[in-house]
Amino acid sequence: MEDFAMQPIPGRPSSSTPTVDEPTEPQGPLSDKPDQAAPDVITPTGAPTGAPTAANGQQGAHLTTSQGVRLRDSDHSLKAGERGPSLLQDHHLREKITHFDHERIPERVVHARGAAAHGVFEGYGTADRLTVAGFLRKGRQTPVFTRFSTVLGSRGSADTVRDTRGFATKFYTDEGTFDLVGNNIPVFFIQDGIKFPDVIHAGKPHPDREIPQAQSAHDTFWDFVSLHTEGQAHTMWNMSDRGIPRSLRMMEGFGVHTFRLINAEGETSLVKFHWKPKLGVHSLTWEEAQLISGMDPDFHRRDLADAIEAGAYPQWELGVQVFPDTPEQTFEGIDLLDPTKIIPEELAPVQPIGLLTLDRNPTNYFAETEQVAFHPGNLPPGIDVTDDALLQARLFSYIDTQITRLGGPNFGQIPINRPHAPVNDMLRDGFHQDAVHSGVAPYKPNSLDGGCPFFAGADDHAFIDAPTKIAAEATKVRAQPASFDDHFSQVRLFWLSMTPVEQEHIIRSYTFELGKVYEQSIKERQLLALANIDPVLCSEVATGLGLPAPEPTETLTDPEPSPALSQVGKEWPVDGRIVGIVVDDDTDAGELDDLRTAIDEAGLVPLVIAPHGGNVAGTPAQRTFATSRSIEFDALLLGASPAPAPDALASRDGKAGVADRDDLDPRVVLLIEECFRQAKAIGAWGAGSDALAKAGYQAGTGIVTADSAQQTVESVLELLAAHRVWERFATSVG
Ligand code: HDE
Repeated sequence: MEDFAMQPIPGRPSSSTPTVDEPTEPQGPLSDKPDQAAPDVITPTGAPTGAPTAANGQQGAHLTTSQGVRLRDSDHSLKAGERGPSLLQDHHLREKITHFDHERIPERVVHARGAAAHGVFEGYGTADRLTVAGFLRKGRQTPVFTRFSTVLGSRGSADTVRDTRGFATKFYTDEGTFDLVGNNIPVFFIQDGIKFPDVIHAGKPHPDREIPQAQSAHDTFWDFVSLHTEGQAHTMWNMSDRGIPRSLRMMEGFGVHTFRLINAEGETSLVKFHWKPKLGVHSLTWEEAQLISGMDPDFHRRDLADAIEAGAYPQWELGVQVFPDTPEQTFEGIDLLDPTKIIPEELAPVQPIGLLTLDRNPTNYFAETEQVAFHPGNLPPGIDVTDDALLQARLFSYIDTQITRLGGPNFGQIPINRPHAPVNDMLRDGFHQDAVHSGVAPYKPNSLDGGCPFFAGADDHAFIDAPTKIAAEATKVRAQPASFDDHFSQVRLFWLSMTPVEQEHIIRSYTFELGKVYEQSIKERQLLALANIDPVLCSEVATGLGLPAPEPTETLTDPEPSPALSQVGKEWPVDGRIVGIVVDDDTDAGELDDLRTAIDEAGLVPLVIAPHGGNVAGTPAQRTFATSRSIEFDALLLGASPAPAPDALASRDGKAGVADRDDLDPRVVLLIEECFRQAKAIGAWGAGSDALAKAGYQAGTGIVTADSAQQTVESVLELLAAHRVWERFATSVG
């Protein structure tokens, strides 16, 4: 089509018609983004549909209506005169407003708040003896899309609330889509999916006032888990540091349920899936998490996108714990169908089977992250479900909710949900049908469409249901195995596997959460549950609540701790960690430059914090004292000792003087204090050492001072490998 030249409009009165801006010169269409090139729409016969295959939102340089008619004005409605009423015939106005009115779709009933990324999964070939799944073959690369989420909060809630995180990955394999829809916690609240609406109703805001948002610290949640004590295992994980991850890149992921693998000989084994982050498992402190909820509610989402944009691609190894598929479906006495139980890694090691790398941010949040639809029943040949009653209910729920959320049964045709394997189904019509199916016989067998489509056998990569045995004399019952009644031994195992500092955090979380509960009877019932887990835990929390510690009603077991559950005492790569650097105009420009280079070369991100914006010590300030807070970085370096701004406090009346501190900008004092309290590594050189002293700190555990910036950064990088200066936290246990 030729470009329209601006022509005078015949009969247009020159004075009374509002002027419109002349069109800007077309700059050429936006370039295609790789994720907009969705796989082709496939017809039942495999013939091309003739429809455009790319899912581009924008084509060409000109603004058009949804029908492709070019527009010359989108700012003025069509009116009867400049001051007159708008005309019903203004199709563009109505189309624009109507579409806007329908921009929102229902958010997910759970896991509404999420962030996602594209990536690639590479198989190691180590699972070949266990499964025929082709994407696990050595070197096989499969495109993936991973969405992380919180569970309870609504779509606009804060990222760093205490909650479980969803970890859902869509593998677009050439044998059909595989969705591994897991969490960052390996156990679940309930053992049977029929209770899911109940536990979620209890966790969501109270129905009368719709508060609190995205919190478990309220009566209905604790009412539920103290009555349904099977929820105590998951609750303990939530109360531990796992409930407040430092970054989505630093979380483990778990398939939770036991799955069944089938190999080429038709032999089956039971497995639990694990995602192991290359950066290790790290958490925020509760104070940080709360501060971040106010200062940067998008903290996790931003961190993931920034890291990918900077080329620090997060990676996880996929691993499996493998168990023999015996009729009992237990391992070392632990029921593999009970999703409130783990198998400690010391009993069944996690064996790596592939590598996930997230390397591309979504182009459009709504189109991809919001519209992606996972389903635990999306399984390729070689992977099958088990009879876990929680998993069985999930197999029903996901499609059902997506029909409402995505407006009909054809959401599988939305670009982010389209399989990359050819689709040739007999599903037809329905809302938002995008495929143009040819042929007349969407049924089988048929004699009209040449019999097509055809069935495949195992050799043609068909999905074969594992021929598992069901107990021959099973009676229809609403019941569960007796082993499911053990609600406490594994919670105790988790508690005993924590280091004292982690136990202290757990005590404080329970004390905080139960402190927010109004009903005395709920607190007492939860304390009884804690008494059945551990007497120290129970008495510490009871003291915090000002209540007596009850006696246990169960016999305490003596499980072997699982050190793999602890996050403390290991060393990890520090890639992508953020180092805040306080400077001012007196800081040596050359030294600062070398320091930034050293941090950058070590794979970390320097964040220069200065008294004012613009250039400071030859470097652009990324933050000012007004915009910075300790939650943004993992370690603090001080290269300056800035005095308070002249108007920092007009009057000091009423303030007991801390003479030296008053000579330092109070916002820098706050940065140092917070970093110290959060057990972050602190380093200082030159004038920065004076700042430390003025703030009342000296070199010691996790605080280093040196003559040069270079020496300081080296020591701080070493400290960062442990994530925090753990010794700095006070503990009342252990
Ligand atoms: Fe989900 N879950 N779930 N869930 N779940 C949903 O599906 C459900 C469970 C998980 O990023 C919903 O499309 C039931 C366990 C993740 O889009 C819904 C039960 C695990 C996500 C649903 C469970 C999960 C969901 C809401 C008990 C960890 C977000 C929107 C039987 C293994 C996926 C949607 C995303 C989402 C139902 C329990 C993980 C309502 C009935 C256990 C990561 O269908």
